[in-house]
Amino acid sequence: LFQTQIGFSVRSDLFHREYNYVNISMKWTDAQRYCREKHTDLATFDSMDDILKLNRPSLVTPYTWIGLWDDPRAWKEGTLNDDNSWKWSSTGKSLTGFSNWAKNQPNFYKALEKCAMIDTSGRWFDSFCSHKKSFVCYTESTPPGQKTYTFISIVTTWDKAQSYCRTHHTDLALIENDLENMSALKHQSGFVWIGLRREPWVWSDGSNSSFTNWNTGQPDNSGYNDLCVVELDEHKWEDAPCIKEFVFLCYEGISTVPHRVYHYVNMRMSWADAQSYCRDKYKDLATFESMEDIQKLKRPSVASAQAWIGLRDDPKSWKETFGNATNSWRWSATEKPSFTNYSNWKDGSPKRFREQRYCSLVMVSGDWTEATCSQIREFICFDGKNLLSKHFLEYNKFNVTKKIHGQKQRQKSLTCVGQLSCGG
Ligand SMILES: [Ca+2]
Ligand SMILES: [Ca+2]
Repeated sequence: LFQTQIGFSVRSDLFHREYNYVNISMKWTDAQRYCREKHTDLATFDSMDDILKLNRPSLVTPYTWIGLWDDPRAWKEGTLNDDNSWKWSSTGKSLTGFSNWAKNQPNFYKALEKCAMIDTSGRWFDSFCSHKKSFVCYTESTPPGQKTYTFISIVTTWDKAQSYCRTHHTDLALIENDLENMSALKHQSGFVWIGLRREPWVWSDGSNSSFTNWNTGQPDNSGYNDLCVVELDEHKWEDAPCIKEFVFLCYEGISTVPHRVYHYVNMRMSWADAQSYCRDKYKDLATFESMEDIQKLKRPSVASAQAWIGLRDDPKSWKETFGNATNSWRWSATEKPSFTNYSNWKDGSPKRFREQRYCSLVMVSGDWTEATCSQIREFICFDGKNLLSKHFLEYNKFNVTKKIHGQKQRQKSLTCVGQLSCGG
């Protein structure tokens, strides 16, 4: 008898957030640092469901920082290329080194100025996109490199100006150097639209959630410097100056699915003996909670066609109490049905009433089938006990680099893709 074990880690982007109010007053950036050190980050919200999870204790300030802000480095200083930076209509890209903002512009007046216009001397201002102005289109020569600017005297909103330019020319004016800036001015009078626009507000953790819960009349950028967001006691939001000291709301990203490492055991046992073996050597017989789990299930070539997994039917739940169990199949590791409601039964399975087939096998295809528990089969265990961490977060989702509270190392040591005899 020989034994082959193959382990590989399974990742899932299923996670949820737990919110923690911190009753210490700090500036927004200090609160951000605190949350990143002690928790995951300042609070991000994806939906009203997140808001409803909040349980606000009594706090030393009425305002509470959350993770939403309009990082000025991205749009005032142009030192960052972020989601809230100015972008050119024709390229979707940020300023390419050249800008010609007028003094004290852009100033995001009333938290509404998201479009840019140019004056008769070539200076740029941010303005209300809904205001009506003439505009400057440009036409790119073929091959690209030379831009021809055309002044259009029609007076309209930024969006309609953009549509017009895209129909009749290349796009609203793209201006990348001083010479082009002067060329764009020809025949122009007053303030006219150019092809620069931005979408304010970004989340501290890099999340792309577009959910907002603004209070009436907010944001208003009343102090011309209200670039960080607080929640009030009813969980409504307002913009406020980032240098004010308020209490704050952190969140903890919690994995709802542990990272699992599977171990294919090339010994033949009954389901119950396989369960004992897995519980002794690893965590339990294999649990699968997603298609991703199944897709990563690559068997060693020596494996037989079917192997026990941890799913078992409990006939008591449907034989003795009629109609009570909606899903009587339980995972060995939790003694519960799948909490993701994932299953991968082959067509026609499971058949309850035939031959007392109360245990499950995974086939080469990855589909599951049911069998009599006393059959002698190879099996798949999983490990992941230590990976059920409160601090784990699927960071890939956010595409940002942050520390993973020591989980990365542990995860690595259990991941031995394609190697023999790992784990155990
Ligand atoms: Ca302005
Ligand atoms: Ca405000």
